[in-house]
Amino acid sequence: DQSNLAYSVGMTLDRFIKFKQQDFPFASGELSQLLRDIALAAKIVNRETNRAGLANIGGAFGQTNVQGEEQQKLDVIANIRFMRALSKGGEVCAIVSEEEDSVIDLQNSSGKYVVAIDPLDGSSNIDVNISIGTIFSIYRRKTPVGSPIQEIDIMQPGNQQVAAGYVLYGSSTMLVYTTGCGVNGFTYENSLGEFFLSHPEMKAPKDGMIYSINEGLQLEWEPEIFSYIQSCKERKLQSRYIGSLVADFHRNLLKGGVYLYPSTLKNPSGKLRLLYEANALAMIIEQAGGKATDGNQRILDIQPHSLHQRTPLIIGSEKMVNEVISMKTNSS
Ligand code: AHM
Ligand code: MG
Repeated sequence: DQSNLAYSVGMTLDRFIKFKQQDFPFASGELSQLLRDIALAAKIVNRETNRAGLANIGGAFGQTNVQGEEQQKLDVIANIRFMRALSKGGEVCAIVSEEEDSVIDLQNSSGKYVVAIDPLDGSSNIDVNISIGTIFSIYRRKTPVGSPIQEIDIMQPGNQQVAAGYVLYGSSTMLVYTTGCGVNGFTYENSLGEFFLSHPEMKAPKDGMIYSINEGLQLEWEPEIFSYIQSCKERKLQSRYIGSLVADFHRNLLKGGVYLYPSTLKNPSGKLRLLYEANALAMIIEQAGGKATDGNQRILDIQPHSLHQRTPLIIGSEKMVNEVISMKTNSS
């Protein structure tokens, strides 16, 4: 049938978005265009990421710019690229970015969508040639198109996302997204400059063998998290932690596992940000059959109260996330 045919020939992201347009909650074509804008910015950031190691030796191959300007940091470059793509595209009215203190109101009277984005996550891995990522959430504005942006347009809980995704700049670059009808993954083919559907209808294994947590903070954890990790060790599960959320999440999504960034003594809300880190991945994991919680409630049901709000995050295979939750409920 049509869908088998679509998967059997080389299915580019563009074709897939077009093919799937009827699945979108609002099939106006604008969300499709917005996803294409994001994909284009991702290609540009991918190019910059690939060049990152050469940034400081540009002179060796004649690339130093005449002004001798210092190379901009990759996270700044990524922010500029995504901001440009989102503001020029015309579908977006406001942007929340990890790199910007306040909401960017694009004053775009026809934009229906609000985007929350972490343009380049995994900052500690940028300079050491380890995988990094982009994370994005897309919401439809609540107030009428053309009216001024209001707080209710921005402070939407994750269950209102119309689409979410991430880009992983890894040994291959991938774009994974959902519009609420399953999760699909695309791998970038450098020489052709195209993302191709490589992981159709991704499903998170119900259980897994991997746990991912920064164990250096062990003395700061709540006792239940400590006991859970202890039980992982007793079962001889595998410990894997890259320190790039997208990369850790992606591996666990494919292989089965749980990622935890719990509250610590110093940071009771953990480290990760609700609006542009946790929500997008929570939508994706649920769409893939997994689960995401802050330990007390579903990530997607948290009502945000500030732009850069943090949340503890426990996300991954359903059974493993449930085990953590039951440790917490048993202790309270
Ligand atoms: P960043 O937004 O400054 O890059 O921080 C987010 C990153 C995540 O990618 C990663 O999962 C986490 O921080 C790792 O934190 P830690 O170094 O405390 O383990
Ligand atoms: Mg980040």
